[in-house]
Amino acid sequence: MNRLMNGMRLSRRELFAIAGGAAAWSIVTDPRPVLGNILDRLFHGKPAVSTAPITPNDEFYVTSYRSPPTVRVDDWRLSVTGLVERPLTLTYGQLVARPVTSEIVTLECIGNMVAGEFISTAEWGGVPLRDLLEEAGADRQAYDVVFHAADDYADGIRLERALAGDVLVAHRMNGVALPPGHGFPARIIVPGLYGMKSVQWLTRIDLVAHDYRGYYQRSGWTDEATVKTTSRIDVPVHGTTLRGARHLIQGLAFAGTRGIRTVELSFDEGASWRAADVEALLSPFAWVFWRYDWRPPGRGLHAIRVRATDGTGQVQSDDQQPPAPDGATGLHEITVKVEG
Ligand SMILES: Nc1nc2c(c(=O)[nH]1)N[C@H]1C(S)=C(S)[C@@H](COP(=O)(O)O)O[C@H]1N2
Ligand SMILES: [Mo]
Repeated sequence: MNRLMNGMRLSRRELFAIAGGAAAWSIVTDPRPVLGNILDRLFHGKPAVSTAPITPNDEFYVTSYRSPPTVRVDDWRLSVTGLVERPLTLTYGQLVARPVTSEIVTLECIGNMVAGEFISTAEWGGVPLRDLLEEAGADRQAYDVVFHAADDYADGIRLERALAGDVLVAHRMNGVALPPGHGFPARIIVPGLYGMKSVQWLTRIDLVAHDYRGYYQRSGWTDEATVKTTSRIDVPVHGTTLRGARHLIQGLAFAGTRGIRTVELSFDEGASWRAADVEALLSPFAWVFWRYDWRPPGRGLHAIRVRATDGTGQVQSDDQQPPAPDGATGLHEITVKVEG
């Protein structure tokens, strides 16, 4: 049984597949890298580019269930309604006039495959949801805080989570106003939960006494939505031919608000594991980067597998599961060819 995700990164990276015999490497590319790049990597074994800690806005993944709604900022209002003592209504001007709280948060789509591309990180700026809920006088008997959006999407989180202080009503992304494709004028950012809870094009925050079923829950997806621990090898690219005695292996790991304690690599199909160096935290809510200085034991094909352990000591699951219903699990493995 194949429990591994080989070369899953088709959307961004070149995939080299071994088509019977070491000499016959077939190639599938995405349109982005220029041919020169591909040839460089194929014939000179140049390292792939590592992932930027903060994703530029125009490279940040996008997954909305339909095209973004157009919101006229003069007509837009954000209201806080339901089980509150003092319902609130804010204009865009009133929202952005407040002091800005910034947080670096990684978002991951629940549809992301292990080692997939639907994960990105930004510095979000806005108002802590807790402040708005306290101003409105949130009734502690409320069960869910539901976020309604201009595209008729909605989802909710438990009141306790909403009051934790780290949930943002964000109106800025990496130093600029939220782009239309990422929730303008304002969106929710919930660290540690899959992206579906980070409702974009926000219009109303409604406190309700019952367990609200959001857009994705109605088709069977998890309501809790806590991200699964995941890790990915970014460098070298799966299928790369490497030359030389030493190679830097690099990648990232993510476990939401649990953080990452260790990242390990296996070169023997999981029989033994070696610790990678994990970089300092960017933020308690973001992915972490790791590296490993590898001296290949010899020529030929080598499989490299990665796993992370989260801040609670729980090792990433090696059980290959698809994204539905509560997020993919499994380990990322690449194969590289080492030549003398
Ligand atoms: N209003 C609205 N909010 C939404 C969605 C949507 O379709 N409509 N999609 C959700 C999902 S599934 C994800 S993964 C994130 C993606 O945010 P991004 O496109 O800024 O990466 O937005 C979430 N918020
Ligand atoms: Mo998503």
